[in-house]
Amino acid sequence: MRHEIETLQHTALQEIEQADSLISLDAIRVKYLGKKGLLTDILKEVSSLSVTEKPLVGQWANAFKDQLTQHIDSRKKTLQRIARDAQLEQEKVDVTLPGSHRSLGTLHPITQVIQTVTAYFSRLGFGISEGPDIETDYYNFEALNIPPHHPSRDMHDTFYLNHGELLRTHTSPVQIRTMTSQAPPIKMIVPGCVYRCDTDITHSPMFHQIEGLVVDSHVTFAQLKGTLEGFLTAFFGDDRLVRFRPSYFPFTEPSTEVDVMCGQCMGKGCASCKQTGWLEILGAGMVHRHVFESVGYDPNTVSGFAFGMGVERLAMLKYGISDIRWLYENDQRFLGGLR
Ligand code: FA5
Repeated sequence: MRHEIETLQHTALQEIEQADSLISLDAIRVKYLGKKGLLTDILKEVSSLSVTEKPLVGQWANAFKDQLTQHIDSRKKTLQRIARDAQLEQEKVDVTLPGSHRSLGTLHPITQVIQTVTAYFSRLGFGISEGPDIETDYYNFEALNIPPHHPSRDMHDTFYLNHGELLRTHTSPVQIRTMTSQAPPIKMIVPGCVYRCDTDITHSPMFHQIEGLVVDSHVTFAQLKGTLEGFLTAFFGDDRLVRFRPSYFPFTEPSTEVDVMCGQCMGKGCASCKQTGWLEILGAGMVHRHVFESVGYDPNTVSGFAFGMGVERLAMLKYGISDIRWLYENDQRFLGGLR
């Protein structure tokens, strides 16, 4: 019996040592210690032995059982450690590697300019209004003192739609919409899209303007000039020269256009400023009395100034963009660099 137990012991310990997975180790446990296991059979036989043999064989068999259980437990721990190490090896992370970076993106330069301009004028107490992109001839032209066949209509290169409607060529119609719906005083700016059949490196068929309108009882040209100079200095900095040129708009009198020194050539003359050294950014003037009359205001008691600036031109000058079309290409290499 002793020999039988020792042989079994030897084989069992060898099998445990060679078990290479938790599954095969469990199979060995069942083989020896299970209900119908080889050692369980021996233990059952002990009861049928003589009184003298019983304690001795029982002792051997129990010692074997303890040894077998210990070896299985220890091998189990070893196999678990090997499995964990293999898993860790697979999931190994090199903490010294640079992290993967996901760019957050930026606001489009046109949006940035609109936000900067509206924030500036909001601080001066201007309200923000909007108007429709599809306009009628009346709001876009007639009420602004531009009757049919007026030569200044030619400058607008209008996209006409069906039923006498058109895509607004400037944000000035919102002046009329606001003045017909409320009494003075008015102090507002109007950012929005406008459309003209016009394209080259400084002109786009769809572009943005920001209109400004101030109406009260004693508004002066000096206030218009001071307001625009204050804004342009805040926007471009002191070192960028600005000039006011006399001009003509049917809805303002007197009228002016404002140019800012070209940022590409710093006034020397280049392709983007058409060799002039300047880029026109806005039109402005004192609201024409005919406009006040068309909205039902008394031109003898109210006065006002208005301006309309090109957002793309502001962006081009601020960021040194030589071709307006870059703003609509959606090229990340270009847009990502403008901050
Ligand atoms: C006007 O549109 C007037 N409504 C401005 C105004 C408002 C004058 C209130 C007086 C009182 P003008 O056509 O010049 O004016 O356009 C204003 C600005 O829009 C220009 O100075 C220029 O900066 C910009 N602009 C004009 N056409 C284009 C274009 N095709 N692409 C990009 N910017 C343009």
